[in-house]
Amino acid sequence: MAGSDHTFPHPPAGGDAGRSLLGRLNVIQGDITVQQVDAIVNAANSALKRGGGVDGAIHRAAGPDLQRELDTVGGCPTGECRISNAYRLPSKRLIHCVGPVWRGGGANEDKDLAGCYRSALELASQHGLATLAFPAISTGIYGFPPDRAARIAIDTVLAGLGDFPSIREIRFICFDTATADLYRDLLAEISKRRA
Ligand code: AR6
Repeated sequence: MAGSDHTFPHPPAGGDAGRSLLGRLNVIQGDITVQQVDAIVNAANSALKRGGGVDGAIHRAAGPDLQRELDTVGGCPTGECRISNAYRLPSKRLIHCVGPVWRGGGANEDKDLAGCYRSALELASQHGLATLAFPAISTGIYGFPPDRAARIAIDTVLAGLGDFPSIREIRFICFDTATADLYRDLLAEISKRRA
């Protein structure tokens, strides 16, 4: 088992709207393929062809029917996402986000990464999926700086959750300790600012 659960402490109940949004976020160190949520989010490529990293792990766990379904979808532009069945994974559905390849920051990477999180929330809401697990999209093979990506992930999700009240819980699944610490530190900083 890769890592253990470390959830971000929820702010006390009865706080203002911003603080209750924070209460819908959790940071967990571990493997996304074992998460019991309505939707597991994948960090895919625009061809929606099985790759390495978290995408490889999701395909391995889901089984070959996943690629068969994705082959009927016909790809996905960067900054957007597509939905599929989850097959052997424990979630109801999978949401495949295509994050940007890091090219130094001047090629719309921030906007495209935010687009992934925003469109995943939209799609989840449309399909009645209330709990989501996100990996740190683009921060592996695609080379996006992890701290910059974590800020964008958290800011975009916090902004989006206000618009999608049916989404109850977002889990940021961090594969390593350094990424989990990064998310926890950022959330603690935001929580302090909003206190
Ligand atoms: N559970 C959670 N997080 C994971 C797991 C896992 N099982 N495995 C890796 N990570 P990456 P990208 C983390 O490279 O940068 C593929 O080939 C990893 O440590 O998976 O968006 C696709 O097909 C990192 O923090 O995705 C694309 O071609 C994060 O997941 C390309 O890679 C994202 O790393 C996408 O690259």
